[in-house]
Amino acid sequence: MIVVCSDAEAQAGHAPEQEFAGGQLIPYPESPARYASIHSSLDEAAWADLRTADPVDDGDLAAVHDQAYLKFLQSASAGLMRWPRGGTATELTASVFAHPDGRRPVQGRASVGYYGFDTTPITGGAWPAALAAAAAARTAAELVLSGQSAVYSLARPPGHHAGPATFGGYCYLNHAAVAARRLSAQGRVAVVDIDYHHGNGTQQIFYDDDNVFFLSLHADPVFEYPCYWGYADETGHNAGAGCNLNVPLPAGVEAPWYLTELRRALQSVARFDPCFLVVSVGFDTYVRDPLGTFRLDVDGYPAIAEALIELCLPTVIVQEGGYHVDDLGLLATRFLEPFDHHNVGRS
Ligand code: OKP
Ligand code: ZN
Repeated sequence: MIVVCSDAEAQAGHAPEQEFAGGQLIPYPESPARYASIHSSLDEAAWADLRTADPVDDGDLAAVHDQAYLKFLQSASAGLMRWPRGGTATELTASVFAHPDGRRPVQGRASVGYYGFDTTPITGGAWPAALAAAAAARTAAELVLSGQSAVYSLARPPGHHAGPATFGGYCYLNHAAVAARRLSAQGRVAVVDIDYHHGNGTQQIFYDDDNVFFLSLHADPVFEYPCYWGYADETGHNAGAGCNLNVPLPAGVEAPWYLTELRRALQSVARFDPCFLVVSVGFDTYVRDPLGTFRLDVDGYPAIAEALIELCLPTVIVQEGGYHVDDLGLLATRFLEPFDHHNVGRS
């Protein structure tokens, strides 16, 4: 199985120091070590064929994100890049946010709290890292279009919280959406998001789209991030009505329950009759994950993979979250192996 790796240096250049969580500053969970853990495990797997990504085009990004947003992200990140250790400003973090009651800016300090929906910082390396991640997903989509049955995009930061014109939840560019948009030129696409958190950005990008079905299984937003999206009554809009399916789950869910819910939801995906599958995979559903509350064990991941493989679709797998750094390599290996063995879809 081909593994497309985002540029190692670019991803390592994005390394925020801390996150404000639960009223405290904690070490930033979304770190370059996540990439290293998965990379070193796959590097040792005989079946994994590690490749570098081709660059992404402006057009691929513009097909998913607003132009003004892309310009903001690039220039905010470049501004920090120019002064890597001048003074204290190595990260740009909003402390005031746009509110439905307030004005619609957008310039200067106002723009960071307008485009951002939480305190995710912009660093000098954020734009190059996000660009490299988008490039990996785009390359994976291209490989699937040229006949590969399943290709994995290894990258960070994650992307599924990034909307057409919003960043947040460690995400800046939505790489799963870049892959899905590219594939959708050739046929209907299903995006299945199995990260612990709801993929609000991906949902928003395809909410009106009848060519892309979005399914997300995640912790109920009543108690979990991102709080303002991910409820079961969000089912799509206009032409996209009926093409969005959210499955919010309670804290403490274990593998059997999770798999039952997944298999049920995948029946709706099958009824949509897609030509391609994009999987947004997060390993923060793992029992030892420091952010999540679910209790999936290591063996849960090959079981999830088997359920996805049953769709028999050419598949792009995009890396999202997962924060138990030491176990990430193992989890990714166990999840990806079945895709290699089955050699699903066309080939
Ligand atoms: C990204 B992904 C509040 C803490 C918010 C953000 C979690 C982002 C998860 N300050 N934590 O879906 O794994
Ligand atoms: Zn997550």
